[in-house]
Amino acid sequence: MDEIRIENLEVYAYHGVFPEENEKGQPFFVNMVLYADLRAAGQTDELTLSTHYGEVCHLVNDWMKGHTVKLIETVAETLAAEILRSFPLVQALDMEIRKPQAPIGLPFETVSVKIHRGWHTVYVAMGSNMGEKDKYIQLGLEELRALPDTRVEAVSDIIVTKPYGGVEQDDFLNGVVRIKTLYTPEELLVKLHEIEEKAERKRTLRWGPRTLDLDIVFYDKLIYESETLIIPHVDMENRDFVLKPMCQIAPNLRHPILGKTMEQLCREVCAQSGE
Ligand code: PH2
Ligand code: MG
Ligand code: MG
Repeated sequence: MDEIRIENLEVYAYHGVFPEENEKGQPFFVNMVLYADLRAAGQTDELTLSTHYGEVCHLVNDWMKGHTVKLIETVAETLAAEILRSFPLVQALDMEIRKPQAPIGLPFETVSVKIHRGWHTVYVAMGSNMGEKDKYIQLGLEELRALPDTRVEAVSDIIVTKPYGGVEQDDFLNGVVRIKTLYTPEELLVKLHEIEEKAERKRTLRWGPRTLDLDIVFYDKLIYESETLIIPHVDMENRDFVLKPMCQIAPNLRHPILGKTMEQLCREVCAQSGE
């Protein structure tokens, strides 16, 4: 990925844990690397196809002078999100905040924090098989669209599917959504659970009937497991109700562990079920 680099932008501001820092202030230095595709701008000499580094610098300067927080971590985190929200061609960035006159009482050159943040592409599977299923799916979509720092990019058709997994229950409505988000996987999981709760979901029987189920299928090419979350979704390759809608919006997307495309996986599952 191409880079726009801004080095040692100096801003006099009042961030710090100690009251003297908030009162007197001190110089901060900001280093940024903005990751974006610069080829079209370079070929056409058109600024609107790139990101105006002057505007980025002014955003940083205005925010840092207009707020007072304790931690340079907060400065970096807030500025990273503000830049990613405001400049749509920036796909990711490095943000370093240096504070060379921090009141440490020992000789040192500088202290700094540096973070990397960016937009992530996530596929979320939706399912409902209780009550007004269509209403719950629509509610899920609306709530995904309303999430801060998240954009819904593509929605598959919503299809009727037979229950999978051995529990005797009503047919499902299923579909998948592609979003871009700034949330981490665990943060996104919390948000999805909150949306499920808004749909009056009760977690009783595992794999049992539900008003709304929102599952993370893929998060970039990430392979991840924790106590609460496994990515890619553990059983997606056996589920035609995920694979069919995935084929519609991302037929050539490759499973990061199995190495097969959605179309290949879909064909294999449909062959097994005799479709
Ligand atoms: N979800 C399950 C279990 N079985 N079957 C269908 N057809 N659709 C689902 O969304 C579904 C299921 C657990 O999440
Ligand atoms: Mg599920
Ligand atoms: Mg679930």
